[in-house]
Amino acid sequence: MKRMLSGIKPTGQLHLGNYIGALRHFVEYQDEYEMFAFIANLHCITVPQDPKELQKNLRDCVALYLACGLDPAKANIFLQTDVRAHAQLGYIMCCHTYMGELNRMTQFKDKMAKGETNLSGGLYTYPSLMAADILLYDPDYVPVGEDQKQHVELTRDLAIRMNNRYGTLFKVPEPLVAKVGARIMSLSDPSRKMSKSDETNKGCIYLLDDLKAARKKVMSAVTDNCARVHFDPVSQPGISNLMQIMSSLSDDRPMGDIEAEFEGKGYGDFKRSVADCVCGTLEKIQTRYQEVLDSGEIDAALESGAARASVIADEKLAAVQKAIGMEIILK
Ligand code: ATP
Ligand code: LTN
Repeated sequence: MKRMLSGIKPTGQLHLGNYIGALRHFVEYQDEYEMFAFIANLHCITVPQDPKELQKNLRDCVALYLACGLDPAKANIFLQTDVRAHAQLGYIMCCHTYMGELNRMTQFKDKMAKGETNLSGGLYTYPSLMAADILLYDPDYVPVGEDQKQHVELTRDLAIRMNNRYGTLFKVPEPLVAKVGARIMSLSDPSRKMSKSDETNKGCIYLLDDLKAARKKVMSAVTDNCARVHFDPVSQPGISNLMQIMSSLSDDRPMGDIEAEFEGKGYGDFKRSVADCVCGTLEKIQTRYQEVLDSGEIDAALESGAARASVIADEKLAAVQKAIGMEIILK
């Protein structure tokens, strides 16, 4: 069975972009692949966090994994810090990453360009830790949204570099980026990605948003004055974004099909249908979320997921340390 691995940062609440770009694919693939889905809690402290809030977000994040359909009997769900090999291999990967490579990572470059100050060393070196997260498990594929593709490509370069230097240690993984929905845009500014750090809170639909609030966000989404539902992300970014949301939430319905249904109809009708799709999805997730939250399911899933992940990760870490010469052989 081929293997797949991915993670999500539990910074703030998960949103529709995370669901469409990543989480729904984890669920879709769990039958066909051996799936490792973890909560990247080491990654989220690369920017300051409030400890109480972080703790709540962590539990919510696991609850949402389960509520979205991940099944611990099929997928290994675990917390990054429950498998210590991540931090240990992370350091080793960091020592094999060039500063020039880290300087090219757009996420860090963007933050620097915005003039943000007091950025942490962890934020700068986080792609090396992400490479460790992946390479510990020799996955075939890494399902991610568009913004993470560059990090998976760096992971490939690092795997090849280490394999050349020390003999084959790692499988070289492929990023898996869906054709539709890999970059859901903000509803209030379709030139920007839907993101947890949306200050206005109007452009981002959170998975735990009140249904009325979610509907309102869709109904007030920024569109255009072309007066036609047509898929063209360049000249109609707002409408195309809503079409991507609709298509992703209705079994990847073809764009032509959506165009045909709304031919000659107004944006109001179209937005109402998108809102129905979004609210239908959120309602299902939220009902299951409430069930999961106070049950023992979260703890049980994390315990079994970490146990299975640790066996694989510890073995890989030991092989890497040995190959690098970091082991003392007792005489
Ligand atoms: P944010 O910018 O909202 O903080 P992020 O990408 O920095 O999100 P994560 O929450 O860890 O951080 O992302 C988890 C997964 O969701 C990744 O695979 C990422 O590519 C995907 N993702 C995030 N935002 C979107 C989006 N707007 N559209 C599609 N996929 C997304
Ligand atoms: N960097 C990712 C989260 C992440 C990840 C990973 C995704 C951390 N480690 C390994 C896939 C594989 C993010 O910020 N979205």
